[in-house]
Amino acid sequence: MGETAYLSLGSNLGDRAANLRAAVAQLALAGRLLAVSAFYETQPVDVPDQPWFLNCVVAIETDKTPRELLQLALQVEAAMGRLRMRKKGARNIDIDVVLFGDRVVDEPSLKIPHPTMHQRRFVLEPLVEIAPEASHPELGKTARQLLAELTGGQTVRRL
Ligand code: PH2
Ligand code: MG
Ligand code: MG
Repeated sequence: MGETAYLSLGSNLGDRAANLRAAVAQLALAGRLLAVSAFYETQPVDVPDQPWFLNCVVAIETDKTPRELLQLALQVEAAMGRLRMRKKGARNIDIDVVLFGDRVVDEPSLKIPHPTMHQRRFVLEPLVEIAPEASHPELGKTARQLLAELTGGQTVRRL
């Protein structure tokens, strides 16, 4: 039996909901799809002058390694035609591995938990919806606790 990984998906170009659905369908190949959150309309963070995002979080039980799962995520992004984007700018699809069981991975091209997931309402709201007790292995807190500690800022609306 595999480990449970949580992935954050985002889209702010094109048919955003269709993009999220297409990515979820392809990611299901990584293992057993356990849950998909609702879609959330979210204010852009870090680079504010871009369209609002749709975000969701997916839980997958997988036998893959974190690196293999990252490879699949990058393949799905490429297959969906993601290219030429400025850093943190608009994109038709972005797939980030935010948690992978209780593993900590710190490599140049792969950091798990995702380094800023605990500060991002667009990650924590959908994560808490599907897995409130998912735990952050470095901070020693659940998703629910991390969301409760967030202060102000980003607007996130569940659709
Ligand atoms: N992704 C970013 C930067 N900013 N803002 C929102 N609301 N949603 C995102 O998915 C997002 C972002 C970099 O990957
Ligand atoms: Mg991202
Ligand atoms: Mg990314």
